[in-house]
Amino acid sequence: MSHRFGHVAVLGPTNAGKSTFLNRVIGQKISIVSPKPQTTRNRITGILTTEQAQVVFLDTPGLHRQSRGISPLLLRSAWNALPMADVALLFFDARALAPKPNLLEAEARPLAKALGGDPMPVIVALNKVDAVRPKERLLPLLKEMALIFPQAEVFPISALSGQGVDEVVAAVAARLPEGPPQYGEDEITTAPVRFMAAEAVREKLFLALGQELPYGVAVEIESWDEQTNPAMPHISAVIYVPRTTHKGIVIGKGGEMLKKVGSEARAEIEELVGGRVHLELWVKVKPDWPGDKGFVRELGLGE
Ligand SMILES: Nc1nc2c(ncn2[C@@H]2O[C@H](COP(=O)(O)OP(=O)(O)OP(=O)(O)O)[C@@H](O)[C@H]2O)c(=O)[nH]1
Ligand SMILES: [Mg+2]
Repeated sequence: MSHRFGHVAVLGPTNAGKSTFLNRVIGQKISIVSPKPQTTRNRITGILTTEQAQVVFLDTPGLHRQSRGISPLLLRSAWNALPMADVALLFFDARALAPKPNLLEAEARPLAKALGGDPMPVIVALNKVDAVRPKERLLPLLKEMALIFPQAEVFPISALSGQGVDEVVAAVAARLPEGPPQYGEDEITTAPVRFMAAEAVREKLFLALGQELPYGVAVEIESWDEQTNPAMPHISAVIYVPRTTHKGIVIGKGGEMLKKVGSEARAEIEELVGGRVHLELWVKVKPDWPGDKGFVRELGLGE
């Protein structure tokens, strides 16, 4: 049997469960997940290697309608995944859509348009079906999906429970072009460990802070010292917030919020590097950084 290799753009509205799916497929946390919209900010690769195929998933920031702040950066990063891809895998949130099926048109049409003239194979995952009851409520959505994406195969799935995930992966892999693997068997992402560490901090912030989370929050690893104490590298990370009031929120009463975020992020980074680390967090105010091209580039955003 011939071997397949290719790229799959994972696209869809924000919060649809794209990153949850990627982490489940790869079997490790490579893309951060939160209940808040606009969690993913960069295109993140997840490499799945099986005997018959190597599939490079490109997780992307969710598509949405805002056009200010960091949103244009995120949208560009998402749409740019499409020309790189052999297959488009579209995600929609059945839990959000079941009570409002007419939202589907608005969410799906831009994608359908973008894919319209393209012969690229399209697979649609109607995600979070575990949260839709009774199941009959899925039927109008599935029907509508088939109308909007007549060329696509549609799968009702749950990235959370795993239901239907293997079927999606098999369908995607079957549509990739033939070709040899391009990555080693144990490579699961192309993201540098420094980036993953910064993302761990950002995820813990997203999870710890409620509605008061400033969307203009960014995390940068300032230094990663393995020389001074090789048994326990010293990592220094800066959390950038847009305003002084945000600084207080991130630090919390008596520094408690920052301590909590730090210890949760440290645990995750330790898992990532397979050893102990010392993590030091700083909070700095940096207004309007989405407009600062140099800084945006430093963060690896905005290509
Ligand atoms: N019930 C249920 N929740 C899910 C499922 N998949 C994802 N979620 C939840 O939905 C929320 C968003 O998940 P993400 O994976 O971050 O969504 P995303 O599409 O990557 O979002 P962005 O990065 O903002 O575009 C998280 O709270 C997940 O736990 C699912 O199959 N069922
Ligand atoms: Mg995501």
